Amino acid sequence: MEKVLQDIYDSILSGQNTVTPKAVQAAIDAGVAPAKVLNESMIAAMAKVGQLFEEGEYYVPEMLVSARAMQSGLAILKPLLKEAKVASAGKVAIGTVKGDLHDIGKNLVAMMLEGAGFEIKDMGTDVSPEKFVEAVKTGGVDVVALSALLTTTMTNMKVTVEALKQAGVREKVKVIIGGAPVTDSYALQIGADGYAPDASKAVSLAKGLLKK
Ligand code: B1M
Repeated sequence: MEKVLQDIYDSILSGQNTVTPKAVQAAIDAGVAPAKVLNESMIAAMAKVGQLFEEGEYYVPEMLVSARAMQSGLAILKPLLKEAKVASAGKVAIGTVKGDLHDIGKNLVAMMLEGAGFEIKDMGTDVSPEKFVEAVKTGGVDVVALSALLTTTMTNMKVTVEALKQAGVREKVKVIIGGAPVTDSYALQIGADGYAPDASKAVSLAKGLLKK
């Protein structure tokens, strides 16, 4: 790997969010194409972070600081990528369901998806089923990603899936769910397309569903 790209890769892997934007700028100044910077250093680094997390080498704090470093680098790259028209992996409307204010996990999932090339519409927390329906109707969304941390709010995932059905837009999107109290069998039970236990698996789940 070229040194300028290696510098970005290393800074994301070690979660240095003040170094990453400078390293990204240095690569751009050296004439490296934005898509190459994104794919060969930034996305590669986040894939490695996901791998280290799955192997038990990294924990949530390491994933969070790497995700923040990734975000700080993306801020430099975003306007340039728009110009270069890098193909998006798909558009994801993500939010924590109605009644639920936990957003750390949701933000991590959004960051990892963004790092993998997805366009993100972050709907925030306490998002009503109607808002998700509206996003699908108006936003060219490919995936609806629902997060819940409370046993009392995970039932709103089911309500959201039902609302998408009632609005006649369920077949237009894939619905993925996650969060501490959520399981694979719950996803099946409520008619979601899949469940991911963590942020890196959410990326492979979304990619896999859009390939089908
Ligand atoms: Co709350 N809280 N909390 N809380 N809180 C829990 C969830 C709880 C388990 C704590 C406990 O009692 N042991 C408990 C829930 C019990 C239950 O329902 N079974 C609980 C409770 C009870 C509450 C309140 C009701 C407390 C009260 O007010 N009496 C209240 C509810 C507020 C509300 O939402 N309406 C409340 C409030 C809060 C704070 C605001 C103080 C704060 C949230 C701050 C914030 O998010 N900005 C908070 C926190 C921090 C927690 C704990 C301690 C940590 C959650 C967290 O951020 N984890 C939590 C205890 C715990 O989880 N052990 C707890 C780190 C994060 C990276 O993990 O969110 O699981 P997580 O996300 C993971 C995966 O789950 C997955 O990927 C992420 C990364 O690997 N994932 C997805 C998540 N979303 C996904 C979506 C996907 C795929 C994967 O696809 C779409």
